[in-house]
Amino acid sequence: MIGSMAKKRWDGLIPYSGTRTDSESGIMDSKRYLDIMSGRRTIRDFPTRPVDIGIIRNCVATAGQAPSGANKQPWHFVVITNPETKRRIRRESENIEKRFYQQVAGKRWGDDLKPLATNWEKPFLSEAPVLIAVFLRKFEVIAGGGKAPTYYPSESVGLATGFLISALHQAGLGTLTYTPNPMGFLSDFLERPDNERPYMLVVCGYPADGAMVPDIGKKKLEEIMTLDS
Ligand code: IYR
Repeated sequence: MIGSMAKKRWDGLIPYSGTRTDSESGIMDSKRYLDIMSGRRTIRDFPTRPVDIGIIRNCVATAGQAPSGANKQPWHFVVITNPETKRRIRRESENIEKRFYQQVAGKRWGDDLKPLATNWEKPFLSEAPVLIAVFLRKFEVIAGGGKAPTYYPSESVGLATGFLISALHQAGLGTLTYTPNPMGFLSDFLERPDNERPYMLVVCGYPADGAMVPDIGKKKLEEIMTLDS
């Protein structure tokens, strides 16, 4: 009987407790969220003004709510505020970027970066009050030293990092997603275990008064979405 089928409860499942709203407030809420997120820009100019670590804790906790393959949550976030650690990361990143800019100069990638007005100098790495190093777990180490797999870790950590920068933006903080290439030095500097690899550095702090951003826009909805009817 369909009625009793519908009532069937599977072992281990619990009632969904997320917010439910009608479509009228859904339109307003989604537009408000669109307006908030449309204001997010990558910032490269941060004053040293400190950030309440309570804000960072809430934002990393928000990142931890992201969906992940088999709910393995294959991520770890190292929150860096120590000035010496930041200086070391800056020094190594600038060495890496000098090579990067020399190699790509004149090539397609170099041309694509011109509108962003970036160069090898990375002052924000020592000036911004907080760097969040995001690590991806390729596998989990289980008791006794065995390995347990994670699933779709790149997709999962990408989702979590998206949640993170969205949360930081809503808290009034500026962010910069930064990926020095190669990034392996972060594992050494931050003494991370072998089952993790660095995924991204999220630089964050209050946007400087007068902070400037590139004059670039986002694609229109019509360009990024196809509706089937
Ligand atoms: N990592 C370099 C270059 C760079 C690459 C991309 I793709 C960007 O979107 C921006 C910069 C740097 O940070 O300068």
